[in-house]
Amino acid sequence: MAKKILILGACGQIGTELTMALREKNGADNVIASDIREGNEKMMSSGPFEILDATNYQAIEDVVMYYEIDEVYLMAAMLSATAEKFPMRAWNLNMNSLFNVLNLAKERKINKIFWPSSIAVFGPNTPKEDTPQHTLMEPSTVYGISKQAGERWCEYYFKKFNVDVRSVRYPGLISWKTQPGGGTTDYAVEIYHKALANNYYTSFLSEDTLLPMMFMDDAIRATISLMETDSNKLTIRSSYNLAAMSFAPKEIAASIVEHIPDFTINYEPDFRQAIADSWPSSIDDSKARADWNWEHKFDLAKTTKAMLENLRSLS
Ligand code: AKB
Repeated sequence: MAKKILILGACGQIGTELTMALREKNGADNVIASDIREGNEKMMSSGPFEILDATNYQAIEDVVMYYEIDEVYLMAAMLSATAEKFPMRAWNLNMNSLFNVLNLAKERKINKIFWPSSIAVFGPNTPKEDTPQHTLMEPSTVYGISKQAGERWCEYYFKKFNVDVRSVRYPGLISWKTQPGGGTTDYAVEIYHKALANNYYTSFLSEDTLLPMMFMDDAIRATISLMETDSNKLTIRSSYNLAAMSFAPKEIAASIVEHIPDFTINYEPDFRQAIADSWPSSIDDSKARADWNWEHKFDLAKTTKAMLENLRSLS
C-alpha cells in the first residue's frame, strides 16, 4: 500500500512546493495538505486538503487516524523577524506543533517526521565561516532559541523513544512560486520582484551582509532525499547543516544587473540587520554530503536566471 503523507503548514513558502513535489512523486491522493487557511487554486484542486491548526493535538490526531497517515512534514512555523515581534506566540507555535508530531510518533500513530530547523540555531559566538555541524551555538533570537530547543527535543525523542525524526538547518530560501513571510533572508526574494517591477530595491540588510542561501528546488530535493535515506545511514538526529551558496545584497544586486542593466539598489538596514549579523556567513555541510549524498545544483548565477525567467513568465 502507498504511504500516506500529511503536510502541516502546506501553504507557506516551503510547504507549497513540497506538497506539489510529494504529490507528483507519491500520487496526489496520498499527500494530504493542511494549513490554517486555504491555499492557492493548484493546492486546493490537486489533492486532499484539510484546515488544520498545527498546535491542536486532537485535530492532528483525527486527521492522522482518518487518512491512516505514515509520515508528517511539519512546515508550520513563525520565522525570525515576526518572532521578534511576537515572542510568546512564536514559542507556542514552534514548540507545541513539534511536540504534537513527536508525541504522535512516540505513540506509534505515525512512523516518520520531517521537521525543519534553520541557520538561526547559531548565534553571535558561533564561528562565522564554514560553521561546523557541532559547534558553540547560543542563538540570540526567539526563532533561533525555538529551533535549537526543537533540535534537542528531536534528538531526545530519537534516542529515548526511537522516533524516526529527520531535519535540516535550512539557509535562506529563494523561490518564485510562493513568497516567504516574516524572515530575515526574505530580501533575497523581494529583490527579484522589485527588480522586475521597478528596476529598484531598498535592502533592509547592509550591502556586505553575507548569509547562507539556497534555491527552493535544491531545498525540496534535499528534504525528500533525506526522508528517503535508510535510517541506519543517518548519524545526525538533531538537524543536518545544509548549504548551497553564500552571498551579500551587493552580490545579488550585481547578478541582477547582468540581466537588468539599469537595476539599482540602496541600503536602509532595519532591526533585521542585528538578526542577520548573529548568523553564520557560510556553512560546512559535509555530514549531509557524506551521510545522504547531498549535492546542491544552484549557485547565485543559476538562481538569478531561474528567478527572473520564472517571475517574468508569471506576469
Ligand atoms: C528566516 O530568515 O527567518 C528564515 C531562516 C533562515 O530560517 N528564512
